[in-house]
Amino acid sequence: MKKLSVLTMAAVFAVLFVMPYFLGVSTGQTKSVTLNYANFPPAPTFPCVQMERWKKQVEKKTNGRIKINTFPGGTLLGAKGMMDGVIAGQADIGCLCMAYQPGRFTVTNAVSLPLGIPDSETGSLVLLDLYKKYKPVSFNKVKVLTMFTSAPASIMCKKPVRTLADIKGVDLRASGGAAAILRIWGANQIGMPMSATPEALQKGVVQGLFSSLEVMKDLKFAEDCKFVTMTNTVVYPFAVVMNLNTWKSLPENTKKIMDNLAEDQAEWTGNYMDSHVKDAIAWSKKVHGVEFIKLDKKSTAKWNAVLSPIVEKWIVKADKKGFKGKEIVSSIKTMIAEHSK
Ligand code: DTR
Repeated sequence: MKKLSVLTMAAVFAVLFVMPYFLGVSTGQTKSVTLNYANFPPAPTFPCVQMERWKKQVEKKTNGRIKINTFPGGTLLGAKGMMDGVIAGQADIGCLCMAYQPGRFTVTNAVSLPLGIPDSETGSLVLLDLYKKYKPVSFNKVKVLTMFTSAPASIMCKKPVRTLADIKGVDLRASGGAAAILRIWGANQIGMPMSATPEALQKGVVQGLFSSLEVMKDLKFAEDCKFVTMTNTVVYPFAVVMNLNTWKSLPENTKKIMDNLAEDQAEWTGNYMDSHVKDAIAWSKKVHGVEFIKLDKKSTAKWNAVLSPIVEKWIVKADKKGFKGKEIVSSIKTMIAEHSK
């Protein structure tokens, strides 16, 4: 009798704990899950660096129950198809730059108005707060995992742009809110995602671009663009989103881990970006002799003064679409003040 019960207990133990191990199921009774994470630019750029950091954090915090396969460089989904690809389930997770679809993400793209966001850390926290406050319908079909912004944009160009007169008619690449700014300054603005820009620069389709300066190093733009005009004007917003069915299928403790990571990831990415811009500037000067043109106070005021109609126009447009344009702008201003303290 005693013998039998020992045998029975051993069998029960084997069924509950040993067999699941060999079937690849963890003893926490939760299956291990592999998720595919798509990104559009090349691996060394900051959207991909933050992707690898998020992957590591999630794998560590879930003790390996979640595994993330990352796909940089548009190998799974490209820049403009990212949101719809994730909604359709072509990838479980995707990182998108909202500026590439300006009409689709009205509320969150408002961080690309010239409102004086000083750096990427502030921009990233403001953007995440803005999303949480307004929960825009454009994200109804996905789960938002985090958001962040680039650092403020400056002009990288093959020729020197020292004054507003110098920029007139120059073919420069920018998207979204930054594109509107280039047009007002008189450049010939050309829209395309960052991933298409290296080829456009090499082929001479554009003379330069308007973006955050870390790409001088990460995409080697310092080889072509020997002049940078430090305008520090506008940030580009990004979102990391998950397919809703994937999200619903995840265990509650995993969802909690991912939710808790949202703000930390935004802040980490902002910090990484801000310090990496400094590195890229030093590297571009040292390795490629790039000239960084600083605008004095008087010139800065001149460059900024022409931008004021942009905010007014955006408010009118947003109101027409049914958003509270003025309130959104004033929320952003309050959030900037809070986060740049
Ligand atoms: N400034 C936006 C976004 C951006 C900034 N750095 C990178 C690197 C890779 C992809 C996008 C971005 C832009 O110019 O597209």
